[in-house]
Amino acid sequence: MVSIIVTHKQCLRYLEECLNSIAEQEFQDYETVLVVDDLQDEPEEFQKVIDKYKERIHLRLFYLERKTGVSAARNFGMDKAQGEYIYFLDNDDYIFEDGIKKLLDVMEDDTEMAYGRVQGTYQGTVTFEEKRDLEKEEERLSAYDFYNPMESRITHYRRLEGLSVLGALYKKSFLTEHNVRFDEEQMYFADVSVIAKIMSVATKMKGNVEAIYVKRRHNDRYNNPALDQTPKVDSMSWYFRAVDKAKEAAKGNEEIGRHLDLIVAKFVTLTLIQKLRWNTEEEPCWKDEYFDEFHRRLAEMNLKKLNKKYILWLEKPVMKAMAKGDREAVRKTGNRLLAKRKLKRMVKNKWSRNKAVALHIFNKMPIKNNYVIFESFMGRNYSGQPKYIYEYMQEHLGNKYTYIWSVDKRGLKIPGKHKKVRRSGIRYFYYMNRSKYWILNMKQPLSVPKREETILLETWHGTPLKRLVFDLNDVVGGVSNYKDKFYRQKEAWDYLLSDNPFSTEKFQSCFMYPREKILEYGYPANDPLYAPDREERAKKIKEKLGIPQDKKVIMYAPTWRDDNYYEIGQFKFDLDLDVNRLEKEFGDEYVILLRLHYLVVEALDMSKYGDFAINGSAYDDVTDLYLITDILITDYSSVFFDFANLKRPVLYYTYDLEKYRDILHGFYLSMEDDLPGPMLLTNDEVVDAIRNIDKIEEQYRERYEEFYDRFCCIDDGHATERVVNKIFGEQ
Ligand code: C2G
Repeated sequence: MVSIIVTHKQCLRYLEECLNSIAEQEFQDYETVLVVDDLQDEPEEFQKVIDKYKERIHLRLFYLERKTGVSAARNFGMDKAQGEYIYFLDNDDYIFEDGIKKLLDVMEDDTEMAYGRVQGTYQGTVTFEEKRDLEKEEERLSAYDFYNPMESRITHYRRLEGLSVLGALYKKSFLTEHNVRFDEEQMYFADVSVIAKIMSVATKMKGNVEAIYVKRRHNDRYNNPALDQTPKVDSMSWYFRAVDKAKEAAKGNEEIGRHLDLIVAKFVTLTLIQKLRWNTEEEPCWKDEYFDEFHRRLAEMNLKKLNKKYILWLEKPVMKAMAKGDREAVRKTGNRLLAKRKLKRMVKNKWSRNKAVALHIFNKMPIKNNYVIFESFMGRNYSGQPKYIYEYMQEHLGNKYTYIWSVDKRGLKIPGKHKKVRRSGIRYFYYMNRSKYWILNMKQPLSVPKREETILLETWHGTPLKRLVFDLNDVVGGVSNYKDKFYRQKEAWDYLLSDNPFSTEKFQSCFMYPREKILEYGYPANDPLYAPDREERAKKIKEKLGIPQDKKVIMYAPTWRDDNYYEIGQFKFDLDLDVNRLEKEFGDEYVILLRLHYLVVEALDMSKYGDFAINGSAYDDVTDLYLITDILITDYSSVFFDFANLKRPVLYYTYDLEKYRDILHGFYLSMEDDLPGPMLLTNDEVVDAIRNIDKIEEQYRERYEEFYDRFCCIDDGHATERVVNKIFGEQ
């Protein structure tokens, strides 16, 4: 029997996935020893999870009486374990179905330990598999000898946190015989001395590359940090202690001792020199006590004996200088190494190149108080709040300001006197650095340094229906450190615009953004929906799009799907709506305007549809399209909050509701109870709804009114004026 030892303190969402992965093990002769230490979850909620899994995972549950920490909990688990084998599984991690079986497959009578692979991820079980890049895995694996246990478990890692007991099966008698225990005083890096000891005494170890343990990196270090996300400055004393204890534990094993030295020396070149360059003011201990400690350690080491394979030529002088304790030499050689790394990034990446120029040149030039830079949807459109703020300023403030547009699309037409800069180009960096005002409707790139004096108005681009950033568990379609990046981005916003009290409330949680910096003024882009001449405008827009004036318009404007992409930021879209059928049914009275989301790069093949279907995806401004739309069909896109200002009917084609709600996003509203129109799951239902649109309007009248009062209560045609007055002063 295998004893799976899980320790738990908090985060039920992760624990559920962990227990579920145990329940699904192919090999069923196991017990789960769950040790609860200092429970931080609601006890009833915790109990619910336990009740759900206890039968399926052969559970034995223990509560520690006093708060003792993970090491003590693991020791306790080992004492309770009744199995022949021990397997440690952290409560925020999970294993593949054959994770344990594959290890047992290679365990022979005299094998003391069988190890597999530990893979890191920011994702939960559902998306991990989809996002796996097998080619990359292969490449990483081929860089070392997986079947050499010392290399797999110790020397392959260049950071202390890599040395871990996870992902392996241990014979219990072997652990007992050698008195292998976790050091209960060691707060962080407690695994290091345990694995050092195991590796120094084991005589027979087997590996199986197919046994996979998935180690979750927490994607939200602000609200739910993992132990290894503790700020380095706070864990350094544990770091040094762990190294010493591990050396003691591996007594006599030179290879392990040397590798621990290498890890310490590499800390200097990978981390310390950065801290010395950037962090000494807020964290002076890097140049004081930690510097002295590293000096002492490197002075005692035999640097020549360290494995040269892992040391770059520019790292050697830094290590030597540190061994001598020569601060000036450490600074010089360290900076040289940092400069080389930066240069490498610059050669590879245009953004880094331009950032360096911006930092050293543009940032030192005086700021221009009359420069305003605008950008909509990362430069892809001339639309949204930035467009309307710009047009208002052109009309009312004219030459008082210099207007700059950041664009990322050839041929983007922008009226009025302005400068156009290509996003990410050197001129873009120049103007971003010199402009006093940034008016953007999406996040700003972190590689553009923002000055203190710059005022960044983040207008955003919609009332949230789907959960966003810090209200999301896993971020499926974003980069892995999405939340970390977002945190730094939103910290730089001076104001955030909100369309209604609902958005104001949600933005505070999903962006972790303070109420006092939110401007609840309504959306400038919705002003035209209240323009007295909106009928006239609509006629012109129809003309521009080649839509006969006597035809009514159905607009289909779905959102993007986080899990359907070529690469991050380049999304696909599978058109599920049966356009040919709609043409047959409604071709005499309507045309259909197909409007895909700006993140979708897919070009629809319009040739299949004839005159009935109009391609609205390339049209810049969706506000114009609202003006000509008689019926809106959408799904989970925030377009309907804006469109509802017109009080025209909305249908929701939500054929993939469950997946979208449960896996990809989750919603802030109840799709069943709060929406101002019906949810439709099939093309039949869509056809039926259009046919009976009058009845639907009648049926949803009351709910629509409530919806309007809740979400459109501030828009009145004067939002732009309010925003401009606030940011640019009463003019
Ligand atoms: N949009 C559009 N056409 C679509 C979908 C969206 O022009 N077919 C534009 C609209 O201006 C809409 C905005 O993009 O308001 C946001 O679209 P969503 O589909 O809601 O998606 P997302 O970009 O993820 O934004 O708070 C809102 C959220 O940020 C959602």
